[in-house]
Amino acid sequence: MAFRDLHEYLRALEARGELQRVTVPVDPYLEMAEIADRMVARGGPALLFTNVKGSQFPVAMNLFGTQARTNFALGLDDPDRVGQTLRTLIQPPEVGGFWDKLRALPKLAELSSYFPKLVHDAPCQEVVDNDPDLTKLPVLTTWPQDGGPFITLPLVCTRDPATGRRNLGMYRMQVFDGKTAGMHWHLHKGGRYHQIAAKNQGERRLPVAVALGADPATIYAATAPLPRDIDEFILAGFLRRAPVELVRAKTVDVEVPAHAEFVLEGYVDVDELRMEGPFGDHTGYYSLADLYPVFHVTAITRRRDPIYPATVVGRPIKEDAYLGKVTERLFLPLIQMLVPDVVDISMPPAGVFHNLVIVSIAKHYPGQARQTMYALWGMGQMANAKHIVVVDKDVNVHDMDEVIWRVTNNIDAARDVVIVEGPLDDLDHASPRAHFGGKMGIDATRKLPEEGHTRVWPDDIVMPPEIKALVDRRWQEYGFRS
Ligand SMILES: Cc1cc2nc3c(=O)[nH]c(=O)nc-3n(C[C@H](O)[C@H](O)[C@H](O)COP(=O)(O)O)c2cc1C
Ligand SMILES: [Mn+2]
Repeated sequence: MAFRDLHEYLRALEARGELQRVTVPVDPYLEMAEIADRMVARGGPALLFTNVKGSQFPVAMNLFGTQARTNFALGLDDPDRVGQTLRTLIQPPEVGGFWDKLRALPKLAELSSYFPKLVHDAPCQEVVDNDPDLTKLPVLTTWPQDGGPFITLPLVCTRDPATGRRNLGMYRMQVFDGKTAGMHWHLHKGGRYHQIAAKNQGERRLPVAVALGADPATIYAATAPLPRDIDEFILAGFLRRAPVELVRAKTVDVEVPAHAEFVLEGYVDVDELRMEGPFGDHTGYYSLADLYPVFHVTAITRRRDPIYPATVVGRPIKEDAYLGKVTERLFLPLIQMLVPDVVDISMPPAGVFHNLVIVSIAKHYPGQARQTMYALWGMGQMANAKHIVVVDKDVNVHDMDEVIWRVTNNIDAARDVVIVEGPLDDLDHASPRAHFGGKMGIDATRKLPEEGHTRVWPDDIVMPPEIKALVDRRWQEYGFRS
């Protein structure tokens, strides 16, 4: 089902008994984070705080606090199936004759029916404030050593100044004062690329609009690692099975979700940097204070009754793990288009997604595990993966006991470990230099003679099926009740 906006999603959660209102006064300084964190940890309901100290606006949290709720939010009864559909939609049509092209037409028509739609009258512009003050928003400080309050679920909308293509990304924003905030778009992300493109065009400023609160598919799409020039609003439309409505922001030439709760309009100066952080981050550590671009707000538009959304990141597992799992499932079929022998992928939340990727392959030839690592290290945000473990196709990559058992049995460290250097996620604190450092691949597949392994490789230990059937049959007879 396509939720129109955050309000409608919250109503649906309430109807399912998955929304709890907190009406007593609460403090956005640490207290709300602790409450929400406990609720996520126990798989509890979404929260709507209606009495937040220092702000007139309510705050919604724990919107994606379980996998089931996240799947409900995104209309994903079966994320793997939806991933397959996505793959068939974007797969290039057979380039045969006329009839093949004709057959591809419905697919193209379906895809284009998910493209965002421009509207002129939008709820997110019911109230327009041309003298904005960010400190009036109920922005949370989530951990004690944080450099200040951070907007944690912003939908940052930009356009490539050269091509006009849209990007939507979620990049946290530290509120410095009423008019400025940090823009923590990492070096490798879409927004940052647009900033660089603006500079290359000789422009001083990149127009930026930040939507706060939208339908859940749009919120998710901002976190999805799509290739650079692919519009995240199309992915949101695909998930909703209805186009996202966009409206041009009031004072900048950027399109924003029409049903957003708030829109912060402004710009990022192409050369300006300011110290941002520290911030208690996804990694479970404080990401270090560092120089990042600065967002200047020049107008805030909003609904008459806006709700401010927030999340808490920190030591895994937190709410963002469930959004990450959706990405893992949706993007597997796309990875398989490029590396067809990939069978499954797991990015366990404790590995913070970029720290550990476990991939199973149908191995046919020598060196294929290494080829798989190199392919993944060449692919979009996967390029930031610090450790890649490759196992055979029969290994369940989601079962960590099985992975540890197989991997530690199967590797000879002197032969099977690949150490390379390459780009690293901005959040990595272990490499001597920021953004660049060591990566490790582990080939835990069964080794072939062509790979120099001429010893016998032992079989798995499996009880014959006829003995299993016999014991099944005689179970009660042995005197066991169940
Ligand atoms: C809660 C949350 C906070 C995030 N904060 C940041 C951030 O501060 N900076 C960043 O570059 N990515 C952040 N991400 C990850 C990006 O949203 C993600 O990499 C996304 O794919 C970026 O989109 P892009 O490829 O269009 O740049 C965050 C993700 C989540 C779920
Ligand atoms: Mn993008």
